[in-house]
Amino acid sequence: MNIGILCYPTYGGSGVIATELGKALAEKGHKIHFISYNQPVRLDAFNENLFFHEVRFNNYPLFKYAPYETALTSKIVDVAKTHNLDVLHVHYAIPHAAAAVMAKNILKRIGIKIKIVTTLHGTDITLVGKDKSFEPVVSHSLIESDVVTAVSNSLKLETYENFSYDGDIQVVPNFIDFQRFNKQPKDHFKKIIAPNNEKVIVHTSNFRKVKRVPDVLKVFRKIAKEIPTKMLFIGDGPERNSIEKECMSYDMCKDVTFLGKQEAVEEILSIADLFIIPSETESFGLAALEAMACEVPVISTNSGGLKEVNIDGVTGFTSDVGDTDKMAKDALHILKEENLSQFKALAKMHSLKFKLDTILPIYEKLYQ
Ligand code: GMT
Repeated sequence: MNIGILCYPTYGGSGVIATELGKALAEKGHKIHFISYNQPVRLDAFNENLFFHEVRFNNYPLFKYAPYETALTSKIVDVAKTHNLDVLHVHYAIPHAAAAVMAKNILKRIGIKIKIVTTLHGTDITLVGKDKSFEPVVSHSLIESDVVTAVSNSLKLETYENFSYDGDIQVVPNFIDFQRFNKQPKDHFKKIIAPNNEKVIVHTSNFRKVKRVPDVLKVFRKIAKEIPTKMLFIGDGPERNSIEKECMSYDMCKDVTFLGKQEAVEEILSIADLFIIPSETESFGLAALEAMACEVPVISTNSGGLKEVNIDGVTGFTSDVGDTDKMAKDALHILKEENLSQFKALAKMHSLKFKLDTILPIYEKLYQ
């Protein structure tokens, strides 16, 4: 099939899922056309079936706001005509689904039929989409899509609660490429980070408010009071600066490292004993799944889809948002020598439910 994929090209989960899906589909012989304002970060290897189409436009002085959605729509029409696209798979409702719907109507007028699969990823529904000014456009885009998917059951329910849409929503969870996300022998690296065999805790995010990164620091301080521990923060974003500053005011700052954005996250996860993700809302939590695939148990909140990924008492523990006392208590329980290896094994075992090879045929069937 000829498939157009619309996504954000950044490190965010929706862009990662869209790109990894496109790469896997290309391996199976589909022609995949990515349409975005930059080359997606994970689109890093050549494949004869992978193409990238950059959305570009000149900003005219009259425009206070750049008309990205219009430029995107024109690009979709152009690519669909030139490359005979059968399906558009749009990741993240705003503005991708709306642009796809408009493009579909333009193409219909000139006798070209195209189908739209819209995948909801999270903040397009839980934060941004709920904004009253976006709601009518998001609802309309869902109604006009041929297939709507959501990455968790929780996101599906939240979509029904907040939008004027009562059509079908198929849950297709995030997935992992286990060839990449695997515990690797990195003992030399562990010795550098934790020379005295301290426990290693990792947090990965885009440091947005919704991730509640200060809670990670609170939990870490409570743990570090009890057992020798090192904390690694991966990623970057608006809150990073203030958290680094806050951290510097504590004694245990010497045990905390802010690594910034990292490509080989799986190598760092390979030396970790625990992953913390205390998000206010999280439709799935791809970062937690990546940790579990590398045999790292998870301390998370019970918000959104996190409890579908991190099974309470099995792969880690879940807590109410902000309950850092319970998170620290649960973390200390997991990190006990007699418990740790079992939590690690169960985290890995549950992660295997989200194999790329299992999810890929589900999307192929939806396209058909
Ligand atoms: O987590 C983010 O802030 C990035 C965001 C995105 O849209 O790129 O991630 C969302 O989509 C991911 C892939 O489906 C999910 O695993 C994340 O849980 C979800 N983030 C939130 O709901 C906050």
